Amino acid sequence: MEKKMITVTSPLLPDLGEFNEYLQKIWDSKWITNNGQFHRELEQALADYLKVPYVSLFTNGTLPLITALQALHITGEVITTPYSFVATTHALWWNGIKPVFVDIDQATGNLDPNKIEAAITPRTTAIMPVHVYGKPCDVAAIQEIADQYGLKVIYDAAHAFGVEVNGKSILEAGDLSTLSFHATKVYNTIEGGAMIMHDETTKKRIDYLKNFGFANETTVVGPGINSKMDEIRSAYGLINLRQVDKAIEARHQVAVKYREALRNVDGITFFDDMPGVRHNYSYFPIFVEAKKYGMTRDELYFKMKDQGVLGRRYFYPLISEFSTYRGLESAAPSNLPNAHKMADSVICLPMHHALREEDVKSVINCIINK
Ligand code: T4K
Repeated sequence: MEKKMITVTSPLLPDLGEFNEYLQKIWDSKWITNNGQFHRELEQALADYLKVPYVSLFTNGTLPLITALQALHITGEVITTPYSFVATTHALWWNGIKPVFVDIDQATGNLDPNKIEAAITPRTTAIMPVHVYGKPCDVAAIQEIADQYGLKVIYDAAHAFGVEVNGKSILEAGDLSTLSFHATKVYNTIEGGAMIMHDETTKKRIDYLKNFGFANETTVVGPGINSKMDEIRSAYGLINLRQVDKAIEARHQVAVKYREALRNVDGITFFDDMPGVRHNYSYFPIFVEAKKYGMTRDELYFKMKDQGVLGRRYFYPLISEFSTYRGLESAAPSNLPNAHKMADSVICLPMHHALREEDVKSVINCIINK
């Protein structure tokens, strides 16, 4: 019999019966994309759920990043983190912008605001931080620097669905924020994403840009792209939104169990919840200190794999280590010591709503029994 694998994540799926009812409606209406009824409904439902004024749906989480940079006319250099999924920096590259990597804060994994100023040059136009693993960046400190130097701030909030600080959505920070609704995320629409903005004019402009720049049948207001979400995935998203709170609570319970079991394991550390933050438990990274633990990160990673526990080394290698970027001055490892340390020690443990008690135990045993 094939061994059952415990994967790093598993998608939250809508009830098939309910989804079929929506599909029937779509089939009846014959309206399958281009700002249909379910697309409009999902934008409103997400704005309500996320406590933000405006949401524009996208076909994935990469295109809103690319479009945000276009919309704000960002050029020259942008300060960003090397500790993320490669899409963050690729979005800059696709806009002909030079990424400037700044090191992360060891305590959060996020861009260290204390190191941003030293990386600003006359060509810097924006900062693009990431709320990595859904942990909120120090948005106040980042905004202060941005205001002082007249820079825009675009948050890659791909991991930060539903994250709040003192009851306020983290997605309100900066000029624009973007989300990913990929299958592997807390909330998914199979593939999908969104941009969050503060005002109606920007929402209108973004809606034009994601539809080739069309303002009406005969007017193209700018060089837009096609990144619209269709009706089928919008319907899927409407159903999934109703069960996302339950899924986040199930993830929370897994985090509680991991923390209880691993807190006193020598050489293993992890993040605790931050005060005043509503976390979404999108990932559960642990950090392996080889000398203390008695095994390197990779030894543990492959041992887990052998035992059917498929953790992932998000985010190793660092973006700054990929061939496209490693020639940049800011990609030098000496500039990014904390990011390297984190990338070389991380394993994201399986974390999703459908993990069973016995799965969690298997993961824990794998780490405890060396
Ligand atoms: N910014 C940030 C900070 C991001 O993390 C991402 C995406 C983006 C931007 C871009 O957003 P998108 O354009 O992708 O919407 C995954 C995802 O593809 C990617 O969305 C995500 N970040 C990244 C962190 O992880 P992989 O290559 O690790 O996924 P994969 O296919 O190996 O799947 C991981 C595990 O999930 C599988 O072992 C099993 C499970 N799985 C996966 C899929 C696709 C399922 O059970 N069912 C599935 O359908 O990249």
